[in-house]
Order: sequence, then structure tokens, then C-alpha cells
Amino acid sequence: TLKIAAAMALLATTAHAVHAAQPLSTRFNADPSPHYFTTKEGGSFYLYATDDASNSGKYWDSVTWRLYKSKDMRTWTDAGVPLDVTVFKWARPDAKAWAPEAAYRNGKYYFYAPIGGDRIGVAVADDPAGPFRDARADALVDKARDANAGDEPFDPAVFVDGDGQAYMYFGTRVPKVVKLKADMASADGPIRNLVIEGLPAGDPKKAYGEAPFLHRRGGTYYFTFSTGWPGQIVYATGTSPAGPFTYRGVVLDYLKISTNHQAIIEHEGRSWLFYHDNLLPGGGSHRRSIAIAPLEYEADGRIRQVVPDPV
Ligand code: FUB
Repeated sequence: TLKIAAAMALLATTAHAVHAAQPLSTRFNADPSPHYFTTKEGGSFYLYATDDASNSGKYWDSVTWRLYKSKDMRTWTDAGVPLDVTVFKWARPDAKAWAPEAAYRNGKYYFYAPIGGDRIGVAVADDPAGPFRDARADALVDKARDANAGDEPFDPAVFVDGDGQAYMYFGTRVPKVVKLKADMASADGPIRNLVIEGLPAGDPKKAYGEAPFLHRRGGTYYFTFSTGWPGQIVYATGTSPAGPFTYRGVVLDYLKISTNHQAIIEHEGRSWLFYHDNLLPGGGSHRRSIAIAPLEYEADGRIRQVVPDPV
């Protein structure tokens, strides 16, 4: 019996990575978009977020995003508002600012801004902290204009592959992908639906919900997303950034919150999962808080499920 217990304990430790869940700020924030950028000040982690501290507390109706910076992934400085929806003259100034994304290319920093739930704008700056200006005169994706943009074109995530081809993922309920031109601000071809094979059948809570995200490890493309709703972070893998992907398993189980939204980054050989939770006093589904966990892989490339252990 002792041997069985020891074997089961070993199995449990190899299958799950338990970590202490800590909010990275005392300010409510959500929808993490983390990056490592090197500027003239040196290298830093930059984290763009939905600013839940400035919403009504009853809905995700903030109109600003928030930026945090860190040198070591432990201490994060609140760097204020990198931009708000008024950067986009085509948007209503009270349009909701949702899960942001950023990317770097050729000396410029790009900010992908879901606005009002039906359009995605793109802004550009010379520094990751801004000032940002509209990179075009209209939205990059517009539900009223673009074929196959879907009913809810938001939650952009950008991935640039080794050959320089950029892809933008987005969409709620139906995951979408569109190639971006080298200017990072225009679509290069049609918007396509992403195919995810092998999703657990018969469980509506296991269907694709939102928060698409792509990262690559070796020759494998990992497509993570949140089921809806509540949000469980799951992943699928494939051999191309455009899919198809095959469902693999859970990265982060349901938390006591209606949504979740993840991002994964690797730096100097270590990987981290960013997500949001309900960790601050007074928090809830509209007042979320971003947390970070080390992300570990099995030798065969499977992701070890992250288990937050609230302190
Ligand atoms: O923050 C508003 C919405 O909640 C985001 O767009 C979704 O990903 C969910 O986290």
C-alpha cells in the first residue's frame, strides 16, 4: 500500500505543478498580454492588461488599458495608461476596451485593441510604453465590414513565426485566424476559422470560448484558449500556426470567476503562464487580478497542469 501511495504521489507531482497564487498588483486588472522587450533602457517584461480598476464593477466597461513593467518577473511596477480608446478616432470614446495584445517588429511596437466587442484596432509606437497613435484610419477587423469576422471579434493574440509570417488570432465562440502583412496593421488574406479536433464531446463547458493564444516550442505549435463560461484554460497542439490543432488537455482548471484569459511566454529557457483570478479583496468576475505561474512540460511535450494554491 505504501508503494502504491508513493507511486501515486509521484504521478501527482509529475502531472501537476502547484504554485502559490499571488496577484501581481494591488490594482484590479485582467487579460494579461506579457512580453519581453529590449529598448534603450535594456530588457524588461511589459505586461498590458484590461484595467478592471476603472470599470463600473458591474461590467467590463473600462475605456483604458494598463501597463506594468518588471525586470525580474517578481516585482511589477504600475506604468499607468499606455493608451485609451480615444487614440482611435473611429471609435466611440465610451467604447469598451477589452483584452489587449502587443507585438514588436522592425523597431516599432504594435498594440491590438478590441473595441466595443465588434472591432479590433491597431496602434503603433516607438516605445512599448507609448505614446501610441492609430496605425490606420479604420479598424483592422470590423464585424460590419469583414467577411467571416464572426459575431464577436475580440481577444486578439499575435504570433510571429520563425519565417517572419505574422498571424492574428481572435474571436469568441468561434476561433479565427488571419495572416498579417509585414506592416503588422493589415490583413494578408481572408479571415479563417481555426479547426480544433478532439474536443471532449458532450460537455458544452469544454467548447471553445475565448482568449485564443499561440506559442511555439520546438516544432510544436500550442494553441491555448479559455472554455466558456466559466473559463477553463485548455490547450491543443498542431504542426502549423494556422492549424488544425488537436485537443490535449487542461492547463488551468476553473477558478471562482466567470472568465479566464491566459498568455504563455518563454524567456531564458523558462516558461510562465499568465492568467487572471479573483485574488484581491473586493474582487469578482468584473474585478479580476492577474497572477503568474511557472509553466512546466513533460519530456514528451505535454503541459503540466498548473494548480494555484491560494495563500
Ligand atoms: O475583459 C473583458 C473580457 O473578459 C475579455 O475580452 C475576455 O477574454 C474575458 O477575459
